[in-house]
Amino acid sequence: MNNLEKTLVIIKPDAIERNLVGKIISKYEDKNLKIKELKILKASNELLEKHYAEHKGKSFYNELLNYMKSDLCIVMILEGSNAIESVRNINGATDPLKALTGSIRGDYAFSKTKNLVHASDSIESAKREISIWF
Ligand code: FUP
Repeated sequence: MNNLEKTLVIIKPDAIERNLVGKIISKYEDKNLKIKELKILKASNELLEKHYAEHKGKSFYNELLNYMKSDLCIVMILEGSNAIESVRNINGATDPLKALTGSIRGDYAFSKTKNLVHASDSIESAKREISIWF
């Protein structure tokens, strides 16, 4: 149970626009995840191209990058026991229709692109994404 991990979380522009930042951060803190770093920024195209490299060429790629650079994002490193899986569970499935009630996307998201949050999906992704953003 004591698998101490770090993960990268992005609170996306729609969450800031909808005043959901406090609620979102509370969910992570409630599960004993600690904020190790936090910043607010408007992401550059270059940064987003690196972050979303695996999605380049997909049908939603341009829409996703345009949306992510349209306004401020909050980027955080969270640390805790099994942080990667724990945060992915708190966020819920990418598709808001499939995200369980109680998860951030299950409760608040209604779009696959504007889906409020991002979190690393593996230890390797977390290392890669942390080095991109911090
Ligand atoms: P997730 O890991 O849950 O954030 O989701 P993915 O890595 O599968 O997708 C990355 C981002 O691409 C999502 F946050 C939103 C976007 N996306 C779309 O816009 N449309 C899709 O059909 C799938 C993903």
